[in-house]
Amino acid sequence: MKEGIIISGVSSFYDVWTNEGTVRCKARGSFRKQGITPVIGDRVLYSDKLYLEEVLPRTSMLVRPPVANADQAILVIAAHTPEPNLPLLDRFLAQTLEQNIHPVLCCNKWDLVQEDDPIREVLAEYRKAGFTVLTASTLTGEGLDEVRAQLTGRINLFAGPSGVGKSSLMNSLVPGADQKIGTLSEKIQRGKNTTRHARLIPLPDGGFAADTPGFTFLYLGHLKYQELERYYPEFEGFREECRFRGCSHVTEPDCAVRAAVSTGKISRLRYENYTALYQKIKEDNEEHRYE
Ligand SMILES: Nc1nc2c(ncn2[C@@H]2O[C@H](COP(=O)(O)OP(=O)(O)OP(=O)(O)O)[C@@H](O)[C@H]2O)c(=O)[nH]1
Ligand SMILES: [Mg+2]
Ligand SMILES: [Zn+2]
Repeated sequence: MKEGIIISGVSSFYDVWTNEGTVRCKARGSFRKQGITPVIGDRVLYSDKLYLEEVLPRTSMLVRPPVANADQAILVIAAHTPEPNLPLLDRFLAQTLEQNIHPVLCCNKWDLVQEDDPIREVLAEYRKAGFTVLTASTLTGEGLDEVRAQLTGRINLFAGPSGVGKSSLMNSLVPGADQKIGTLSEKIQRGKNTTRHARLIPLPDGGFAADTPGFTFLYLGHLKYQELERYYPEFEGFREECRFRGCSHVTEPDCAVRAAVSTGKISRLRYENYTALYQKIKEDNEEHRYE
């Protein structure tokens, strides 16, 4: 038996990447009986006759798109066109932390940024919150080396709104990625996503990267509003000082997180997005309780 990583799959056939190259294997019917669906990112054992025999235990599992063992998400926004949607970015950040996937914020289209551009201050707030923040331009090549170095050795997902340049980044960073690039006008007019299927692309220095279509990475269905605050790293060091255990930092008196917001130690922007997201998830959770 040999070991490899699934990099793409169509019906019951899977391309399995190994040190010696890629082999196409067929999944045994027994997987279906056991309720196991092999997905990209899965570490698998396969036989000499090229049957998938076993899916090894997963360290993480994303539902939409289905990817196993992803360990880093490159959350892409554009400095402009489209303008960053920060509440959406904060949802992505919370979700990746909740899934035990390391988030990296990558601001693309840096060629469009002026000296006094407010985006600089916005990114500074995310750095202050503890996130890794990179800037890049696929047009000028600026910042691409840093992004490439960040990818090495990991299973990376590129995620973010349509039109920010995920596929362009993949093409600039990964030789042979060959992702289809959409034109922005096309997308704004028809709101259509260019990238359709997720597949893993092996990186030259080790690791893999997957492009994902548009918004689909967003899946917070199972996140509990009571747990949301865990995924705000900048609350660390304050949440312990709140008067109430289990403080939501939304309405309770003597809340150390809110105090830190009013003294500027925690970004007001991030905090306001937190309370909005908290309310939204709370409503969603309550709706589903009565279904
Ligand atoms: N100015 C500028 N434009 C860019 C840059 N990178 C990509 N673009 C343009 O942005 C548009 C969208 O790029 P894509 O790579 O298709 O975006 P995407 O995020 O993959 O979009 P979906 O697949 O729909 O989710 C294209 O017109 C690109 O040419 C950049 O660094 N600077
Ligand atoms: Mg794309
Ligand atoms: Zn609090």
